[in-house]
Amino acid sequence: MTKALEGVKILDFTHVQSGPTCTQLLAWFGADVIKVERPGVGDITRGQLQDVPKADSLYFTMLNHNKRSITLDTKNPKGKEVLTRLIETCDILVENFGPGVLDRMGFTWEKIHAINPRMIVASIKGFGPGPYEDCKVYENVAQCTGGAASTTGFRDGLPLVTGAQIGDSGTGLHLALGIVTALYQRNATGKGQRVTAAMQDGVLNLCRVKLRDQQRLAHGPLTEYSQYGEGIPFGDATPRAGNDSGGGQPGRILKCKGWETDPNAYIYFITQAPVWEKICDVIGAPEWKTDPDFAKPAARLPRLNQIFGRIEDWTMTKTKFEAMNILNEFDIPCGPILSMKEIAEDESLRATGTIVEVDHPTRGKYISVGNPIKLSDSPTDVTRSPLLGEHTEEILRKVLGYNDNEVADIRHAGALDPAPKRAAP
Ligand code: CAO
Repeated sequence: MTKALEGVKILDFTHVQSGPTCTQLLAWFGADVIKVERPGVGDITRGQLQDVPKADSLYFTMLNHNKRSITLDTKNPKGKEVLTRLIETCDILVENFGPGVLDRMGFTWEKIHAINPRMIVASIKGFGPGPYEDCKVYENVAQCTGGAASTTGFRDGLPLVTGAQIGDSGTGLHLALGIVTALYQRNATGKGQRVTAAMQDGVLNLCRVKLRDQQRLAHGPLTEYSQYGEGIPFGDATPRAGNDSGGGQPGRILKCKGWETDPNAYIYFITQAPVWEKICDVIGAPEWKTDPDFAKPAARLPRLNQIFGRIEDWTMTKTKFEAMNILNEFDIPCGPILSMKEIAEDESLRATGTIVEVDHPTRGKYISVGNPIKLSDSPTDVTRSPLLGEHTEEILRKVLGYNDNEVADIRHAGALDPAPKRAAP
């Protein structure tokens, strides 16, 4: 066994981003992921944000590595037979259709469980049971309803969404953990179960510290927020905190040399208490080590603007990388603001396989994010995403065991072709 999930078969009914992130991870751990796509159409992202004409988009290719693709009309009666066979054969079904889609297709949990009691059925929806359970949801809807947007941005500005896809990819990660946990339980019970992850819940889980702050508000102001030092009273909900650190060690984004022309010439600087004296020395403020207004963390909290202003006077004399090198020598936690260009060119990320180069038959070479989770006995080899229906015949014959006549029947019944367009009512 060279891969952790070798031998695990996944019926991948996912599309767009949240579900595909999950099944891509499982594929990287060695599962055989069979992506079922609508004939002629496929995952809608194949054609979205296309940069190379007639080639699968980066949106699709970067979320569907290491998978096989079968096209199948699962609304066609013969297609339903094939889907039933896939359910009998696979260990896990993963889907992120809109609410009710799988039921409308005729494959309720009860039916799937009856066909294959060992099957784990894993779903992502926008919301859990409740008033919004029937809503369709995309990334930013989840960020807004999960508490991220109301707590991101500056106090006097609009709520903001973040570029990190915490609603989609974040929930995909949550689902992947649920799946392997259910698989572990199945080893003992022999029984499959349902795994569900709602995007609102996933985002809220990642915003845990903001719900912490919501409750702390009942006991007084949030003293580590810049707002406290600025003398601005708190309202009744966790406010937006700009670039304040979410933890107990105050931090800020500070300008570095070149900030006037380079939008990323900044560094995140954390005034971690144990290294305070070193910070004072580095920035040329040794008097702060003994000054009662600055020497202790609690005394510093109302003075964060003054403190970070002085630190910034120092960071502005260095490039972000010079500052990083100097500060690291003293174990002062900091991080340069890296642009996507800098990350794409980072040799160390390439060396670890976190950035990989992939070759694709219609689009050529591109780079992608490899598996960020490294298993010492289950290395990840990133292979290109499948073309639409590239493995249809192979899966019908080799995975499901259909013979020539049966494949011809399935084809003849139209289960592998695009469904005829219905006239608008
Ligand atoms: N054969 C035949 N029909 C197929 C098929 C196949 N192989 N695969 C999918 N379909 C059909 C489904 O049966 C369904 O048809 P009906 O609506 O007639 O039942 C339709 O295609 C897919 O419906 P959908 O609701 O999933 O797709 P949508 O584009 O309207 O909505 C999305 C997309 C993402 C909003 C919705 O799927 C959703 O809310 N998913 C859950 C939350 C989620 O994951 N969101 C994140 C997406 S990434 O930003």
